[in-house]
Amino acid sequence: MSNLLAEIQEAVINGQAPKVKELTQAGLDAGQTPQEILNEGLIPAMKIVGEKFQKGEFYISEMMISARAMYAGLNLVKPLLIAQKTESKGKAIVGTVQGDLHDIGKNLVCMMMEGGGYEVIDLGVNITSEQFLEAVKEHSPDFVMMSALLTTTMESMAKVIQVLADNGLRDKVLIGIGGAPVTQRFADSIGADFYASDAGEAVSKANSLLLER
Ligand code: B1M
Repeated sequence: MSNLLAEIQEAVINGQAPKVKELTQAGLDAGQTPQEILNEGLIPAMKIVGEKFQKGEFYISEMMISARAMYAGLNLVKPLLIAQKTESKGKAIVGTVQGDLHDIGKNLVCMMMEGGGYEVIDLGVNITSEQFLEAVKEHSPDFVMMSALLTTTMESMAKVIQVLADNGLRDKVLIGIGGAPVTQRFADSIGADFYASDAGEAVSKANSLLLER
């Protein structure tokens, strides 16, 4: 890993938003790709922040400050990821499930899907099954993508699938799920169509499922 990526990680962990912005810009100017900055700088830093929180070394306020610092970098790479977009391949609604306020991963999924050529409707965070249902009725998407970061909110994903089934809409959409505690096994157990471990995989799995359809 380059020194610059290590410095980006450190600045995110220390919650230094202006420094993250400056280093991200310097990285881009020096020819680092947006993907490298994301996958080797910004994202691993948040993993370390989580570990520090778990060990009691960080409080919630520090996690929030780090998240804000991460956004300082993310906002710079976002237009570059989306610029790779071509014509619309399909439509996806994306949201973080009820009870869950984590939005960094969900926002990355939105960005990468947009960059991958999809029209994206970002529902936001803390989205109830009824709100997912209404969005499916309103937008008739190809995909419903759900994010959960808490073990306690993963079950909300099952509830969304159930509500869509109860309303005769389950088979009209392809359902993808993800988030740190989510696994392929969990996806299988709730009858989701796919699981993606990161935002890039969400796009590649969406692409292959559309081809199979
Ligand atoms: Co929270 N938090 N947090 N937090 N937080 C975690 C998730 C935790 C693992 C930290 C820890 O203890 N190690 C832990 C959960 C434990 C558990 O349930 N097993 C935790 C906790 C406990 C909490 C609170 C309950 C703390 C409290 O209040 N006591 C609280 C809950 C609030 C709520 O949601 N109701 C809370 C609050 C917060 C902050 C607000 C302070 C902040 C969120 C800020 C924000 O999102 N705007 C925060 C943060 C920053 C984290 C950590 C440190 C980082 C999360 C993150 O953004 N990661 C996190 C630790 C960790 O995850 N290791 C932690 C970076 C992001 C890029 O990764 O979201 O996994 P991720 O997304 C990935 C993939 O998972 C995938 O793509 C992305 C990458 O490309 N992906 C998908 C995600 N969604 C997808 C959907 C798809 C496909 C792929 O659909 C197809």
